[in-house]
Amino acid sequence: MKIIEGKLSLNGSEKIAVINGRFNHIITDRLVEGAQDAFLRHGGNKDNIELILVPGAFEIPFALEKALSSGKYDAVCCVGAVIRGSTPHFDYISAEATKGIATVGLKYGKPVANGVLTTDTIEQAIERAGSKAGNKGAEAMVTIIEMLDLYSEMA
Ligand code: INI
Repeated sequence: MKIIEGKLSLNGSEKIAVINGRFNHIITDRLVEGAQDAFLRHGGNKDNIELILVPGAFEIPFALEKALSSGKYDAVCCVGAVIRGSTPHFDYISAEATKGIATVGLKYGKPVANGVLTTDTIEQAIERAGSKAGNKGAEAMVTIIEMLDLYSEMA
């Protein structure tokens, strides 16, 4: 059986945007660092990665729509941190961010990754932003890298 699967390497030509919902920026800045590090380590060109900052996770889908409609980027890595203890709107914000990221990604047919943390506590967020549980920003970027190669395999 022929297996169609993306490889985890870039050729240096790929243009990527990282969108950071900077609410809880102590956490989200670490996710951006993880995403950038993963991009560079997998062969990305430092001149081909841009950071777009928005106020919070709720705004990520709006900036994502703008980024993809501009045609400037081959893929977009979204990061943010919605922490239940910080907001009574946790369910609304996390649901809108998740749904919006998926909807916009499907609309443009380009790889989009959801690296938005949704945690009950700040401790859980810290664990996922470069400590005990890895770095979800880096994982989101690796997902982008695999999907970029998969899309080109499937074209
Ligand atoms: N945005 C987040 O990204 N994380 C949060 O935990 C959060 N809290 O706690 O409220 C948050 N709120 C802001 C929201 O994303 C919007 O920026 C705001 O509602 C204005 O549209």
